[in-house]
Amino acid sequence: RVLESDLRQALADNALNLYYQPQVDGASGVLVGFEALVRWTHPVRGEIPPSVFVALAEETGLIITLGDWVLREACREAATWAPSLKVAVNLSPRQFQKPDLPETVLAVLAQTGLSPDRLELEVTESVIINDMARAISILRRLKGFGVRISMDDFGTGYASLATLQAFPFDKMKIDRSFVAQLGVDPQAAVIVRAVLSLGRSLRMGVVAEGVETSAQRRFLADEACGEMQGYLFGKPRPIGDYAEMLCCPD
Ligand code: G
Ligand code: G
Ligand code: MN
Ligand code: NA
Repeated sequence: RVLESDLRQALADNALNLYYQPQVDGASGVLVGFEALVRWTHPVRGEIPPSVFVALAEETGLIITLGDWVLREACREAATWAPSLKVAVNLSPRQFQKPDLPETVLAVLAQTGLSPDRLELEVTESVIINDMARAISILRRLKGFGVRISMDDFGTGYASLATLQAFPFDKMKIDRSFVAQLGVDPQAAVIVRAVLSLGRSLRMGVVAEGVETSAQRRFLADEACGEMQGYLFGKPRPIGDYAEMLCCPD
């Protein structure tokens, strides 16, 4: 496939980009970190959506090279920020099938000098599907370094309450589809409240994704949602666009 060889070339040419989206404390609105999101501008076809090329990378195995690049680039960048700021990096299920993932992460932390407690790895429920015991063991080793693990897109997939109990997640990210329905569908408020309550009971942090309006923000703050992310606070952008927010190591 042409797009596959173009993606291979882009990886070889270091031609992908990382965008960064702010994450803020739910109560105060203070910046706590950024999620790194990969972008590809194809030389002929222009911007290719990550849903397309990340999926292609997963099918072809290129996700390993792509994922390593994203991790290294995000950690290198975050090491230059104020030490209070964390970086969240998405991991694909394929990256979990490589038993050396923890060693890769450890090597990147060592190379970039980023403190492990400033790295959050976002995984979806699909990491569970293949080999649950192995996934748990990999997550435990990562956590042993001090790295935090978030369950991404919570509520949209297969995660049962048993999964939440068995997996050593530090955080849940409430999928933006629920946040979008706040104030529209009364059921959404019920679900979001239930997830926040579950997070408190299981001592997991909760991040609300896709916060776009101040009404959504107010609802989430009133319900003591720990962290928020969404266009209301900032879109994914090149880090230079957020330069003034990164300064002043504390
Ligand atoms: O970035 P949005 O802006 O369009 O992201 C679309 C999807 O692509 C999301 O599900 C997101 O998790 C995924 N994605 C973005 N960047 C990365 C990445 O670096 N690695 C992986 N595995 N997925 C990513
Ligand atoms: O699946 P994951 O959460 O990793 O992907 C994040 C995706 O959500 C990216 O595509 C990002 O561009 C998108 N996103 C982030 N904030 C908002 C928002 O406030 N509204 C909408 N519609 N999408 C958002
Ligand atoms: Mn994510
Ligand atoms: Na998400």
